[in-house]
Amino acid sequence: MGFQTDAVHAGQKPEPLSGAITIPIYQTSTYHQEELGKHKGYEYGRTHNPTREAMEKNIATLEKGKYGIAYSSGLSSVQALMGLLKQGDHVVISNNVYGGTYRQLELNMTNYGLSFSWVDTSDLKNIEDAIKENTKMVFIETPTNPMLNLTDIKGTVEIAKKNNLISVVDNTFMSPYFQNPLILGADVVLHSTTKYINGHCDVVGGILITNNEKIHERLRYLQNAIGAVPSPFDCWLTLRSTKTLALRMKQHNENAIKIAEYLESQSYAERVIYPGLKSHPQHELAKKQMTGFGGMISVDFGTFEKAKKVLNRVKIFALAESLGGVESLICHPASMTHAAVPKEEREKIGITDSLVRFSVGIEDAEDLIADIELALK
Ligand code: P1T
Repeated sequence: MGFQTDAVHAGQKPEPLSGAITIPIYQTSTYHQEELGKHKGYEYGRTHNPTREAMEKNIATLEKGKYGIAYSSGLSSVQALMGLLKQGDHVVISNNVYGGTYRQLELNMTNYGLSFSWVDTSDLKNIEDAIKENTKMVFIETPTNPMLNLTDIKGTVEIAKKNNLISVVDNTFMSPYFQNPLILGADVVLHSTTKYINGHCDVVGGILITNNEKIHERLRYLQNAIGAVPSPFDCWLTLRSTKTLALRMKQHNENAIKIAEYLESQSYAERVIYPGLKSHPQHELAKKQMTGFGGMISVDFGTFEKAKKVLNRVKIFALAESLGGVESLICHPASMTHAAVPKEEREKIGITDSLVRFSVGIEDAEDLIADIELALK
C-alpha cells in the first residue's frame, strides 16, 4: 500500500463490539479473565493495550518495519535500547545528537559500565576508526539536532554488518515520510513521537521499530519490565496524528524551503543550515537517502546579541523547546535543548551561542517570512 493508505488504515480494524471505525481509547489498567489461565490475550495495562497496539502497528508499517515498541518518551526509547547491551559494551555514536540523548548516555549510562565514542559520523571513516573489540552498537542521528549533519545510512549499515554491530538510526527529524532507515538495512529506528509523528505539541512519546525478531523480543520484554509505556489516550492522539503525517510533512517541507531560501538571501544571517539548500555540504546525500528535506532550519546569526533579538522579537514562531508541531517554534539550542552538553563540546560541533533553531510549522509561509523579516529589521 501507499504511505497515505497505510497511514489511515494500518493497524486499525473496526472495533468488534460496535464496529466503530475509530479505535477506542482502551482506558483500562487490567482485563477480566474468564477463568484461571484463560483470557483474551490481555492481562495487564502495562503489558498490553489495544490502543497502543494499533498505534505501534501503524507507525511500524509507515517505517516499513514489522514491529513497533512504544515508550512514554523518546528518551525512554533511548533507555530501552541500552537494554540490548551489557556492562562493558561500547557504542559508537554521532557527536551531535539531541542534548537529552547525550545527557542520558554520557552522564548516566557510563555509571553502569557502558562507554560511548562520540564521533562525527558524517565521515564514515570516523565510525570505522572508533570501533573497538567491545563495540556492540552504532547509533546515528541523521539529520542531527540541531546542526542538520547527515550520515550515510547505507554506509553505516555496511560497517555495522561487517563488524557485527546493532545499527540504530534516530529518524525523528525526517519522520517515516521522508526517510526509511530499515529499507537501507538499519536494525532499529528510533522516533521521538513527540515531534512530527504526533505533530501537534500535545503528546510526549517514543517508539522503536525493527524487523529483527530477536531485537523485538528483547525490546518488548523491556517495555513491560521497565514499564515506561505511553497512556492509552496518548496512543490514541498519536494514532489520529499519523493519518495526516504525509500532508503535514509536505507542508513543513514546502514552507521550510521558502524560509531557508529567504534567510539565505539576508545578510543578517551568517550561515543558514538546511539540507534542502545547495549550500548544505551534504545536499547530494540528502537527495539520495531522503525524499524531502524536512521542516528544521538552523541559523548562525554571528553574535549572541543578534540571535537574541530574533528569538525575542518573533511573534508567530513561539520561543519553546521541542519541534515538529503544526505550530512554528524557535529555540536557542545552546541554552535550551543542548544545555546538558558541555560548552566546549557544543562549540566544537557548531552549537554556538549565536545559533538559532527554527521548527517551521504548517502556517502560511508568507506570514512566517513576514514574522522573521519584522524581527530582523
Ligand atoms: O523529548 P523526547 O520525546 O523524550 O525525545 C527525545 C529526543 C530524541 N531524539 C531527538 C532527535 C530529539 O529531538 C528528541 C527531543 N528533542 C527535543 C525536545 C528538542 O527540542 O530538540
